[in-house]
Amino acid sequence: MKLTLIKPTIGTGEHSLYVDEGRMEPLNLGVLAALTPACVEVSLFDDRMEDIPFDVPTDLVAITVETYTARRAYEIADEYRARGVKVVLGGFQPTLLPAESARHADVIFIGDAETMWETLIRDAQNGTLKPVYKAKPGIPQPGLLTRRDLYEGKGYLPISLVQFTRGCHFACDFCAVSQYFDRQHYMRNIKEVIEEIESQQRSLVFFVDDNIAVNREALKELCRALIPLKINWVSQASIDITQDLELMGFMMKSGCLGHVIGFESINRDNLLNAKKSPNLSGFSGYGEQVSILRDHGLQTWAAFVLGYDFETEDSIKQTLEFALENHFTFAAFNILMPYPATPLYDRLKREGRLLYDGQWWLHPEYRFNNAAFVPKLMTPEALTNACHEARTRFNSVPSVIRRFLDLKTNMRTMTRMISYWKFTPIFRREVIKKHGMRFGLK
Ligand code: B12
Ligand code: SF4
Repeated sequence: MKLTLIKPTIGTGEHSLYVDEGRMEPLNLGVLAALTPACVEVSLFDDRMEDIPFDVPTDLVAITVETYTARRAYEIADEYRARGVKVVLGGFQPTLLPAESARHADVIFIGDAETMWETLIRDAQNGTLKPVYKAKPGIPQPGLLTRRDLYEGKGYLPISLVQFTRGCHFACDFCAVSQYFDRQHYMRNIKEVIEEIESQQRSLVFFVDDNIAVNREALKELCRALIPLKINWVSQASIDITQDLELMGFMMKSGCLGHVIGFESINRDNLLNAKKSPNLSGFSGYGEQVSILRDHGLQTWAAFVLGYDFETEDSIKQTLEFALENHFTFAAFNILMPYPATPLYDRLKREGRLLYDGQWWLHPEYRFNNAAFVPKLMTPEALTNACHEARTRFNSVPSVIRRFLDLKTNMRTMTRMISYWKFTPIFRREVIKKHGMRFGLK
């Protein structure tokens, strides 16, 4: 049996093809491949930079689908199904909106692959595929190493994606993760995490955990186990890590270069609006938290979500100033997006504020980084433009140089300097290129 795994791209530029130069290994497909019995021939195609060989014979196609890639994923699925090939769709979008995905698939896979994928493959081999497989979310890859050979030659960034934990116990109202995992948190055995790191060649690891610090004691234990490996690592964490200085010390000793941290907003009312509880305890504008991050040399990727009910053009300018003053290694000025099946989506729908018929991810007129709802204190266009302006100013060449000259973070060690120049220009270019992109390729 031949199995084809596909990672869809988001879309294309208005007048030119978009190639994602900052692409990372699709960990989920490496996990699916590892879960597949050895008798099945597996190939992987990444639509972000290579053509999908629709006419090459295959028995089963499995596509990973997120909200942003749904339109393109459905185009690919429709092409294969028109050729009589069976298609399985899995991932966040089919799990949270199964009825929508089912219109483009023979099989919908709900939840994490680990416990049910082998059953699905056996059913495919026996010609007894069912329309829906429902698996629960759970511990990442028990007893299983990712199949990384499938990534070779695809030009991924030189950083290995590894997962320690899944899920997050907070309930931010815009977050798809909190819905997918129902606020549960699942931890992989630390020995297996170490084994996975040792089984690959790279010395820079990205722990793709939704919030690596949900269980601080477990993270300290992981850090202790990482110290002898002498690697560098990055991850995603909530800002309340700064409340635990012992943890901060362990992270530093174990080679942590920094985290994506959801600051979301510098305005307390917006944080309340978002139910961003890790940011709210003792909130006084992040001064203390940022200086703790800096004292530990962390190169912070600050993520903002702009457009909650108290946002104005002025508050977006202040957010930009905050990011510039603190010399964040990178900052993402994301427009608040109503992801399907989130409390935010339901609220905006109730209030009649959704644009694009409430389905921006499929709408032919929607463009990347445009507001998909009507904000309270500004127009959607003003929100789109203010965020674009913030991105442009943060990513200007003088800003990139000024941020580099920060002695506490980006210039603290040679490793940090190299990592800054290796990745910041790529991420900067991608942010600029993606703006206004169409979804899908048709
Ligand atoms: C790492 C990561 C990234 C990396 C890129 C990773 C890569 N390889 O390209 C970076 C930082 C670049 C990134 C970028 C973006 N990301 Co991102 N990312 C993640 C993160 C944290 C981990 C992904 C991962 O590798 N997980 C580990 C694997 C093993 O788990 P998994 O993907 O969930 O797969 C499991 C199951 O879902 C299932 N499964 C998945 N696919 C399939 C397919 C089949 C056939 C089957 C059977 C099962 C199955 O089985 C897998 C194993 O259990 C997720 C959060 C998350 N929990 O997934 C967000 C997440 C996927 N990202 C998200 C978003 C929004 C983005 C951006 C659009 C952000 C932006 N505004 O620019 C961009 C662009 C994404 C794109 N498609 O190009 C959202 C998507 C929400 C949604 N509703 O779709 C998520 C869920 C984060 C969130 N908090 O909401 N991201
Ligand atoms: S802290 Fe992060 S991962 Fe957790 S619910 Fe909030 S946005 Fe989602």
